Amino acid sequence: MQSEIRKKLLDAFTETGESFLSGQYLAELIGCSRTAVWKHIEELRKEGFELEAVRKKGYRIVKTPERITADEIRLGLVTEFIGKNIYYQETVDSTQKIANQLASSDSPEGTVVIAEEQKSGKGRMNRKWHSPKYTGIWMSLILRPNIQLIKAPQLTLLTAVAIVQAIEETTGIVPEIKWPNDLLVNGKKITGILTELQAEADRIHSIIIGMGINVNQKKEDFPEDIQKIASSLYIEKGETVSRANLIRNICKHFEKLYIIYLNQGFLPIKILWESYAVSIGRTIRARTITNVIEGKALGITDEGVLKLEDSSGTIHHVYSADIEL
Ligand code: BT5
Repeated sequence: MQSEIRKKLLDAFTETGESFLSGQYLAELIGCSRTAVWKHIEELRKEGFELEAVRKKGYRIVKTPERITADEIRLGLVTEFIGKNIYYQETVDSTQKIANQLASSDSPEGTVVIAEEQKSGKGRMNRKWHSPKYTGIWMSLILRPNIQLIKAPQLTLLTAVAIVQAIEETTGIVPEIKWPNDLLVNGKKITGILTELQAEADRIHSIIIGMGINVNQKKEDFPEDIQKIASSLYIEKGETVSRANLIRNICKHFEKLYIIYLNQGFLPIKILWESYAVSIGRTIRARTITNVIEGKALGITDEGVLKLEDSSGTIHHVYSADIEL
């Protein structure tokens, strides 16, 4: 919507408060037809405003979109360094892109980039991540661990555990983890994780962990092709979930696990990860870039690599793949 028209509309609604504004009045105010007014009202709805429309009376706003502000996240944040530095923007291409730029400069470990909406949200292997406004958590976290390059995927698994624990604390729902980067509730994806690296030779300069969490989307907010495979916490729980609260809990659980990881290595994280994993012990199909392996998922190695045993008894180590259960 053109920002001028939106401003006029919102100003008018602000002035009238709880009273209704007729379609005719709004049409004159903006200088357009009543059909055009209706279109503008629909746009406001898409942006998260709830509007009541009553015949012969007109429209009024009953709820404004829930925005997450950096201050709201800070209030009640109990961490030492994760989330202490917050970059918040309304609309971005991808929070990964901004986090990568910040990581190239001197942004400290624990910096998070959060957006209300991503125009080109990224999945793995150049896939797209649907990130509509005001509904989900689209966040990237900058880390600078002193670990070998080969161990970087462990941080994807650690992140999955942290988000499961945070979702459990916030909503009571316990998602299952599908190796390596999906969280599922009732078999549907509610979270995806994307880990990117800045490294030279064997030295990691920074790791950027992207987290996409479907929080308050309704079913119809997802495009049709994703509706079948995706869900949100709102859909599963039947009530709106505070994104700021969930972000705080993710920061808290992440920091706790990350400190354990840096001090004691991957083993304690691996044990937790396996307790939430849905695929272990089941026959699954792993689609890698070069081939498809079907077999029983035995578990993960100490490096976080998936072990698959095929029907001939051969054990395959899978570093990166899409898993079909
Ligand atoms: C992922 O990729 O699951 C990683 C997603 C990471 C997104 C975050 S948001 C913050 C940060 N900034 C970014 O730009 N990205 C990260 P992958 O496993 O490749 O899954 C992608 C596939 O999931 C797509 O091809 C769709 O089929 C499906 N998908 C897309 N959007 C979805 C959504 N909102 N919920 C569930 N599934 C979705």
